[in-house]
Amino acid sequence: MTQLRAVLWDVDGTLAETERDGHRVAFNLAFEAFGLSWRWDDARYGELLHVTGGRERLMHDMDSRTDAPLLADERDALARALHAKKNALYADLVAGTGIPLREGVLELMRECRDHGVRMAIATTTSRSNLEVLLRRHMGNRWAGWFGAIVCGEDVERKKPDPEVFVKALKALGLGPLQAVAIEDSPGGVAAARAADCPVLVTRSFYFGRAPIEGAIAVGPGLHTREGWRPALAQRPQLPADGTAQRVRLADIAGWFSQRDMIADFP
Ligand code: XBP
Ligand code: MG
Repeated sequence: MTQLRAVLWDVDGTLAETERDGHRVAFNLAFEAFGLSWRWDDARYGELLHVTGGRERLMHDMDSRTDAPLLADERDALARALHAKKNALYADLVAGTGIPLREGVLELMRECRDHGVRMAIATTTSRSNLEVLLRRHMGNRWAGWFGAIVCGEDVERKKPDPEVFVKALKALGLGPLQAVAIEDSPGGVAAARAADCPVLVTRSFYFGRAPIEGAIAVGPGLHTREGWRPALAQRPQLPADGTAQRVRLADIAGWFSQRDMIADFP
């Protein structure tokens, strides 16, 4: 039977609630810094997240604004400038107050490292956003944890296009059926599936109720064994390391071994 050789991590929403606590906040601060009255509340940002890529999201939003520049060149220049400002403000937020990693993420990463399961980052966020987040939580040598790091700048087409997963797998020298992707959004799931890679979903703030098609498992997060479909057995005792009843690498390997039984989670 094929062994699980790698875990491919999405970033925003999966490693941390960076959309809610970082990007949206930073976009609004960037609008303010540019003297614009535009603001994205949670509901609007949730809609806009269906557009992948911060600059692309800005361009999309401007399509429905009467006070956005009319000329395409000016609109493009404004989106680029706002996006650069947003990323700088995001870096300040992450380095300053900080955004915690979701519970269970670092623990699973450690387990992967200790058991020889390789890891990659497969994100369409900007590289600078990833760097500042993981440096803060994993130290200056964070990149050494990953056999491949593929970000927004490394692809021509962002998720839901499979390119980011295809590149990550190629860099690891693995086929898609030797790895599991961990995602939080329908677009991310679609990208992994289009790369033929089994995918599991840890629900995040903005995609908590989004219908998920074709995942091997869906649950509330790596911190708990409750609420997962397919269900996880409850562990009779707390593990020796004292952590709560979190999802373990063995659980992920178990779902992976049943990867032909993909399901829709409406
Ligand atoms: C998330 C994205 C990104 C972020 C913002 O990608 O779509 O656009 O919202 O980052 P993923 P940028 O879930 O694949 O990590 O402003 O750098 O695009
Ligand atoms: Mg995501």
